[in-house]
Amino acid sequence: MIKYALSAALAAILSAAAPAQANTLVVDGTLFRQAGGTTFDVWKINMQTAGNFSVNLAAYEAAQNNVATAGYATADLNGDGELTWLDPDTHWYLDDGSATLSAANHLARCDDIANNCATVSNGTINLASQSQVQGAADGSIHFRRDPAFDISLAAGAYQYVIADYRLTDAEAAAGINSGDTFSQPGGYVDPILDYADYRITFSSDTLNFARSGNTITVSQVPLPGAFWLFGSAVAGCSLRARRKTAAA
Ligand SMILES: [Ca+2]
Ligand SMILES: [Ca+2]
Ligand SMILES: [Ca+2]
Repeated sequence: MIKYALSAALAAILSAAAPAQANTLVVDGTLFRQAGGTTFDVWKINMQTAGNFSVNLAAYEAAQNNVATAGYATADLNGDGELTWLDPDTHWYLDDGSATLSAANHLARCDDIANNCATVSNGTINLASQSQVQGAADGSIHFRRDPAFDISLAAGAYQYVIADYRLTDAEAAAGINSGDTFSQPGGYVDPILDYADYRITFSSDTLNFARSGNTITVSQVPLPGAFWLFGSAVAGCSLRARRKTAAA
């Protein structure tokens, strides 16, 4: 009887305490205008375990593409006192250790909410766009430009690339978004065009994120200490119960 009660309690702890731990990592970055185009950033994603998480971009600091469009509004999404005009185009690559990004390692692209963000599903990666409402959870105000998606990855090394729309495989390999300029809303007076900011929010119920430089290590959420202590106690009780039965 005690054994069954303990087993039930153990099951309750397993379901209540083990998986449901929300984890979030927020990363801020800036892309720059150069003579030949714009820069892009590469975040190395080290998946120590297979798992699911969400990625949500906040970057474009206006709601519409033109100041004259109905619903036009601006918001300083990252709170730095400025408005900048990054329309993020983002890509997943396998990381084979080489110094440059190659088309052979390209896995998926997500440019916008449900646009240039084809669902990908294979043994390595599953990616699907989130809805506009989900994408706005991080403050995004543009109706489309900031991508947001759910992703699952096999264990391994990946690279997540943040560029300004649009980055081709050839430009990724060359290391510069050739001829690109940031896209202020049409009619916007005196825009900042030398650089543009973005914010990435990684979140998961089952994975931890730890950042060091441009590397983000993704690992399983450890089971809480109480779980291990309780599990040991239950194992001990079961063992004693079996010994009693055998003795009788
Ligand atoms: Ca800003
Ligand atoms: Ca967003
Ligand atoms: Ca975009």
